[in-house]
Amino acid sequence: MTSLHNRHIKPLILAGLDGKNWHLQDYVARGGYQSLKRILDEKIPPEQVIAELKASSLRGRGGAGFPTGLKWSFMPRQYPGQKYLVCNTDEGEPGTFKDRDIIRYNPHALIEGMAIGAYAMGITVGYNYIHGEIFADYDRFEEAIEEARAAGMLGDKIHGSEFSFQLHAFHGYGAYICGEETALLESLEGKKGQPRFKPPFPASFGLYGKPTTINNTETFAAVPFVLAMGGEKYAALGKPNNGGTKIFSMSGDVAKPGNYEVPMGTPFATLLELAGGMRDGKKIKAVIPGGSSMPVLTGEVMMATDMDYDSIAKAGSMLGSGAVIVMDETRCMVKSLLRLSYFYFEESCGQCTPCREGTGWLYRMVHRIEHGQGRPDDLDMLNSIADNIQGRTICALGDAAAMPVRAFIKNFREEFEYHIEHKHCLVPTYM
Ligand code: L3W
Ligand code: SF4
Repeated sequence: MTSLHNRHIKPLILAGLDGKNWHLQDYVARGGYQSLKRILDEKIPPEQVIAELKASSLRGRGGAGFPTGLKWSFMPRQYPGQKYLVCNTDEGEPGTFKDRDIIRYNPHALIEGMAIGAYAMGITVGYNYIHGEIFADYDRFEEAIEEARAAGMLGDKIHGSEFSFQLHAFHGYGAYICGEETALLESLEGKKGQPRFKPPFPASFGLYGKPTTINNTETFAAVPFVLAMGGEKYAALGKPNNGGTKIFSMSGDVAKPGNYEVPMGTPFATLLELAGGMRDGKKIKAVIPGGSSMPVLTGEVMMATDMDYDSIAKAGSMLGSGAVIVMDETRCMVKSLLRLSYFYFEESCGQCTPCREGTGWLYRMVHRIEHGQGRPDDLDMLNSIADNIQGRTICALGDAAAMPVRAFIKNFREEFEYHIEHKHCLVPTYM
């Protein structure tokens, strides 16, 4: 296993937080709001801020890894009407629990990042859409907004400049699909949270049909650090094309589950070591490296892989939102897939037929395999249903339901076949 001392593992967003030092004065004592103040004091041109973001190779931390600087450059500078900035804190992906920790422990990093984004894109109004099942952290974020307003870091004429930015918290409705960016915008408009067709992308047709930039919580929270250290230095913390640090939500059969912020490109073995290794000394069997929507990989493959967008893609999965679900040798892969399939079946918004019907088929078929009623051709049928969902739906939830099915069968086929043939589990212990 790689030694922890071989690499710099100093976190940025989650550095030195204890649950009490989240207030504005604590953030300022840590150097907070310096990036925003410097931009305003020195009247740094917005184009230069975006250039720093591009140089940092910061990529979207919500799942798709889209380059942040490029996304910000889509926003038209001269636009006659209102433009909006939106933060996606609608964290609902199974295994993901990093964004709520950001608003709980370091809400001002997010506020400062959003204010810098608003300045760079010439936006005066922003919303943070917070998952409807998060209550205490929502209240904390509201408090942090009030603190920032009182200190002149939000509102009219920020820090005595000509720049004004009104930021509001919005409590969502708790549906997973509201985390899809266009469903989120619909929900923010007060409508049923159902995804829109893309294109047009929110950059041109967003909230109330106006140009809108929407980024994940962690993406915005990284922005003050990019500006503080400079884009190139931030990029150098990680790997080429995979700049900076990333928060990984470690869950499952690890000794110390939790959020760990490490440089992009940290070996998975190091991350596992940080999380205390495997619980009870058991053997690693499988890992979902980027949230439940992403293909599962074998433990063996993961132990030889680094945690960055490109390395995980090369290994056959996606970094997603950085939710790492670790499964040990006692986990039944059929039962694990059953849980995931039920989730997507339950959370499908029902707009498109392949997803609405297909997620139900997937769930029912995995259910019958798990319960000893599987048929010999079920695995081919599952793959065929997944094929007919993937790439044929309005939003990525269809893909998210299909990809795990294909990967579980591909990487753990013998367990599925054993279940079908023997009508019970191959592994000795059940979940
Ligand atoms: C303007 C273009 N904008 C792309 C923008 C687009 C979006 C971003 C990425 O899925 C993934 C999904 C989940 N002009 C543009 C453009 N954009 N081309 O860039 O877009 P896209 O379509 O690649 O991805 P997406 O639809 O945003 C996100 C996966 O994330 N996921 C879910 C995570 C859940 C959470 C959570 O609970 N917090 O994050 C997890 O892994 O399956 O693959 O902004 O508008 N030409
Ligand atoms: Fe709704 Fe599923 Fe279609 Fe997405 S893919 S719009 S969740 S039915």
